Amino acid sequence: MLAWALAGLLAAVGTAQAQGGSGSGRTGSYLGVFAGPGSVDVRMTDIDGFSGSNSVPGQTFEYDGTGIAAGVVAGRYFHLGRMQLLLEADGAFGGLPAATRQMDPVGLDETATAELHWVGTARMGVRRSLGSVGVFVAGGVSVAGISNSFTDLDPGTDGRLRVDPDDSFDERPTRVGWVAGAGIERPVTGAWTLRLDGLYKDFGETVHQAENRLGVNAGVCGPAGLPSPCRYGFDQRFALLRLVLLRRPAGRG
Ligand SMILES: [Ca+2]
Ligand SMILES: [Ca+2]
Repeated sequence: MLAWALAGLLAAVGTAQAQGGSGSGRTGSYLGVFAGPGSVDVRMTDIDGFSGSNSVPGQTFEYDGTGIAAGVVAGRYFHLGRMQLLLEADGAFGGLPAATRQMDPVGLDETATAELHWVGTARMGVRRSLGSVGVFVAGGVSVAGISNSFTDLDPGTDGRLRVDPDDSFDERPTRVGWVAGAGIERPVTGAWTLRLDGLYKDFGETVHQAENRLGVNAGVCGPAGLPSPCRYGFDQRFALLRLVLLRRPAGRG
């Protein structure tokens, strides 16, 4: 929907084909908005072998989800010798993808989720002008707020399923990872540029542990067979294809 809104905004900007100013290179700062489809891919490792029906330590579970992400971007083009470079930062705060996986398809009592709440990047890239278009590759660091949860349901005394706090957790850490991407852009009027780019972000693996809050009902994890909090590794990657509308501030080159 936001992509359509962006397309509508572009249409409103006009169809004037201002070819001047694309030149052999660009300098100066810019601001912009973006929207586009994103996906999150999760590989969860059940380190202690709690989940599922076969309870194998080290078993991995893959799951993914998609969404429409939107956000803002600010950057600057500059030259270093004959090289065209760009320095850019962006942030997305809405519509980000979430993923859910039912770990035990028989009992339906164990569910893992991953959800991106916000994500930002700071990147540096190399740009090249090819006629009226510019292409670039860029990389840098990405920071994200990602929540990971594992929920185990157990029957209570009345037989109804309830969240077992010993075997469940819900954490929302801030993650730092790397980002790489490439794009193509083209001026649409004197001050406006339209860009299509793709970003890939990898936040590596983090290990979370069930809370074992009551200490009486924690899952039996590992070959020792003793009640202990179970550990889970989450390896998460995020891909985004975006339509970006950039504008150079008035009075800037
Ligand atoms: Ca259970
Ligand atoms: Ca339990």
